[in-house]
Amino acid sequence: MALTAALRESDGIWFGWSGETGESHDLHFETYEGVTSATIDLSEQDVDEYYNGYANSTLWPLFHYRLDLAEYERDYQGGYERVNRIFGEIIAPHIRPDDLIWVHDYHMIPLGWILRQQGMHNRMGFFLHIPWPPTRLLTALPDHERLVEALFAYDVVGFQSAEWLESFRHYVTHEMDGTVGDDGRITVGARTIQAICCPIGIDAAEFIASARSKAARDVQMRVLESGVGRSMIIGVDRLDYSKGLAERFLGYERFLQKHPDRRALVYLLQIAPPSRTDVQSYQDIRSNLDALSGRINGAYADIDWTPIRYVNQGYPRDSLAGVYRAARIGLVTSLRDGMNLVAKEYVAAQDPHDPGVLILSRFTGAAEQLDGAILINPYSAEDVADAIAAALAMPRPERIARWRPMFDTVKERDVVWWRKRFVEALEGS
Ligand code: GDG
Repeated sequence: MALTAALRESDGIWFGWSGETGESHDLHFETYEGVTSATIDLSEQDVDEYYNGYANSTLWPLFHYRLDLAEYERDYQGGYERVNRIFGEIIAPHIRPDDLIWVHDYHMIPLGWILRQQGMHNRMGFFLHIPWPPTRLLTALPDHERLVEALFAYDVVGFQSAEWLESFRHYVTHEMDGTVGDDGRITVGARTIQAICCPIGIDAAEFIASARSKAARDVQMRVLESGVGRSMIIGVDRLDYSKGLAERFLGYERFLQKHPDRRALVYLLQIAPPSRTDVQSYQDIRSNLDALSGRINGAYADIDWTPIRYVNQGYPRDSLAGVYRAARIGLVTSLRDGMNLVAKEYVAAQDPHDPGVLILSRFTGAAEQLDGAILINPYSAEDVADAIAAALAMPRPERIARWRPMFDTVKERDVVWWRKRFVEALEGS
């Protein structure tokens, strides 16, 4: 979504895995609403070792500070490099000398390096959507040097927040003898790259419009009617351990324990579509949350009130916008999150005359930009519980005063701003 407009304007091609398995690596071209995508299938072994393996069982947990969940298998690393090489070899003949190449995320770190090996001199950029971990964690990855060196094939490397950029610089200066110049450029050996902080935004104009659409209003009414006057707390997340869903439920339970008189005034709606269901740690988080929501509902529910509505399915974007607008509190408790777009969507969807309150984990990239939120430490159930109590009691003038600057930021630093900032750096010399 973030790149559609850019690709349309520049007549670009989106290249990647089709999401399908198959034995041939033929490129499939497809044009939809003015954007051409070129995709290839991957074999089952590729998907196991590359996607479920190195990308989502090694890099994702490690980059989200979960050393305990990271799996180090040589087959995974081999699959990761093999698939990136396949990607590079297949896309190379379609790249013209003046094309800009923008590679996204941890699945494709070595792609630029592979394209350079094929003799490409194009400007190449890489954007990391997830956090960059502290050096002491990253060094637990076997062959971490090899992975980071591959980033030096790019001209520009972008991070979501100043904190992740700082961690990257720390690694480069402590592990690679790199130097950071006055202009922020980073030199290692013969290569100098530009590493920038470039926080991603949402398509704010589109989201604000969809929050006002008929579909959104219908959903908003449906939610408000079913809540019979109770304040709703909303959580929307892929079912992922980085999102702190268990901590959210426990913090909410603590609120119910501490404030029995306020129990019947609220409920939590948690929308959590499953993701990466072939990975064991994702199956584990799902059964943990099933048990936890069941236990809390069993302990606190009344004949006419269920404390947690826990929904394991996805909804159309305009419905989500209506749900956000109906919620008195947006609750984001990620334990680590590159940015967190849900926080921005919640802000964009609010009624300017009666906005809700955003409770936001300090461990998200978004926390650097959205300081009108109540910032919390999601590891502390007390902290979450106190924030819920404060948000419910917050008078309207304070809610407006906190929301307004956040709304301005979400609108100004939107996805177009993000894309332009990155592409300008990429075009520069
Ligand atoms: C990665 C990084 C970074 C969720 N449920 C439904 C649905 N969603 C949409 C949300 C939001 C998106 O998915 C989730 O974005 P997040 O930013 O919250 O999280 P990740 O998926 O982990 O994304 C993250 C992001 O990349 C961008 O750089 O912010 O830190 O981890 O847009 O609305 N959308 C629909 N139905 C759902 O049920 N339509």
